Amino acid sequence: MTLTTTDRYARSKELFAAAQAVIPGGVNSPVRAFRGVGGTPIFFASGSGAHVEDVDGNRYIDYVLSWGPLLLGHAHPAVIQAITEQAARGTSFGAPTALETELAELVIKLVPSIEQVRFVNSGTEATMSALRLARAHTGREKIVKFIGCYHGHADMLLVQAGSGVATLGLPDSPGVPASTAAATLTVEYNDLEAVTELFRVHGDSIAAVIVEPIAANMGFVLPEPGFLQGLRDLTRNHGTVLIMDEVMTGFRAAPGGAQSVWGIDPDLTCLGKVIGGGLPVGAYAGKKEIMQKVAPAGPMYQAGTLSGNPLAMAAGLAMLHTAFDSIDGAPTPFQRAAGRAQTLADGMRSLSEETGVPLQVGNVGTMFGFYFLKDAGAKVRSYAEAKQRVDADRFTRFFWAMCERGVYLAPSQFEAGFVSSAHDTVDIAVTLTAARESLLAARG
Ligand code: KE4
Repeated sequence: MTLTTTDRYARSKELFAAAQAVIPGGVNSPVRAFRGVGGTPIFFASGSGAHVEDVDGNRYIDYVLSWGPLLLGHAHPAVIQAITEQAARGTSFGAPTALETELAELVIKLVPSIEQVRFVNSGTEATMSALRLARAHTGREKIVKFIGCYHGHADMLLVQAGSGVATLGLPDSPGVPASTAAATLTVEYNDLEAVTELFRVHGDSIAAVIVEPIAANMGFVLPEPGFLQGLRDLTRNHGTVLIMDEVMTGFRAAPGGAQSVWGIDPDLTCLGKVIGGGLPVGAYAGKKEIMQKVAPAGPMYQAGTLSGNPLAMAAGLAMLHTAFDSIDGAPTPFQRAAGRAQTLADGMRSLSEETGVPLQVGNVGTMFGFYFLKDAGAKVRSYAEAKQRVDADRFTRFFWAMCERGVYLAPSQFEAGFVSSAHDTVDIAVTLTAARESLLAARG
C-alpha cells in the first residue's frame, strides 16, 4: 500500500494539533511552523550524522541541522561524550569554570579580530548586548541595520528583519515601542551609497552598524565587492562600532568566520550556534578596549544565570576541536563539509541549466542557498530584490517534493542551508537525484 502525502505525516499532524493547544502556533520558534511552505510542520524523533527521522518514521538527509549549529551532524560521538562526561560532573555552578576560559581562548585563536569574549545563551542575547555595548562605548543612540537581515528578536532589531519575520511577511512586530524603532535606521543590503548618505546626515550620532557578512536570513545573498570594506571605512571614519553578526556564518563560512573570507576587521563580532555544539549559547566578542567596558570590568551591565554553562562550553569545545583539528594531514571535518557543500551547489547550478528552472545558487564554506527566480538571469542582491524576483510558490512545490524524496531543507525561501562533516558523497548524490526530479515536478 503506497502512503498518500497526508498519511505520510499523520503522527506529525496529531502532535501539531496537541502542541497548538498549549504552545502559541504549536511551535517554540515561528520558522518551525512551516508558514513559508504551508502544510503541517514535521515533528522529528531522532537524528544521527547527516540524517533525521520524523515521528512517522520518514528518514531525511538534513540540510537544516538545527539552523546551523550541527557542523558535525547529529549526535556526533565526540560532542555526546563531552556533554555526558560534563553532565556527570554537574550541569551548572553559577560560578566560573576553566571551560569558559578554554573556549574563549579557542575562539580568539580562530578569529583574529577577537581579543575578548563574553558568553551568553543565544544569538539574540549576543546581538542585543553588543549593541548596548556599542552605545555605552560611543555614548550615541542610533544603530544601522540592513533590511531583511535578522539578528534575533531584541526590540531594536525587529525592524524590517529577515528570517521568521520575512517568512511570515510581518512588516515588523507589534510591541516594539516606536521610540525604540526610531533609533534603528534601516537600509537595503549591498547599498553602500545609501549607507554613505545615512552617515552624511547622522554620522556622529550612529553608535553601531550591525551586519550579516552573508545575508543568510533573507535566503543567501553575498556582499557585493567592496560593500563590507566600505562599511568598515565609513564606521572607522565616524567613530562608529562595526558589529559583524556571525551567529550563523561563524565557523560555518570559514574557520575564521565570514570576516576572514572578506578580510574585514570588525570592532565586535556576535557568535552562536556552532560554538555551543547544539546546546544554547551565544557570545559577543571583539576588541579589548571596547569589551573592557562590560561589567564587572566596566560599567555596561549584562548578565545571565546560565551564561558560559559547562555543558555548552564542553559541547562547543568538542565541536570546534573536532571540526578544525587535522589528523595526519588529512582534510579536517570542516574541509570535508565545505567540499560537500561545493559539490551540492555546483550540482544545483548544473540542474538549473538542465531543467531550465532558473536558480540563483550561492555557497560559502559549509553554507549554501538558492533562490527560485521568476526570470532567468535576474539577480538577488537585497531583500527588496528577493521579494520582487523570487518565485516562492515554485520553492514550496520543490520543498515538499524533496521531503517526499527524503531530503529536508529549510521550510522557507528566506533561509540558508547547511552541510555537515557527516554528509557523505552518497548523501550528496541522492540529494541531487531528488533535486532533478523535484525541479521538474516544481516547474508546474
Ligand atoms: P538565536 O537567538 O535564535 O540563537 O540567534 C538569533 C540570530 C542572530 N543572528 C543571526 C545572523 C541569526 O541567523 C540568528 C538566528 N537564526 C535563525 C535562522 N535563520 C534561527 C532560527 C529560528 O529563529 O528559529
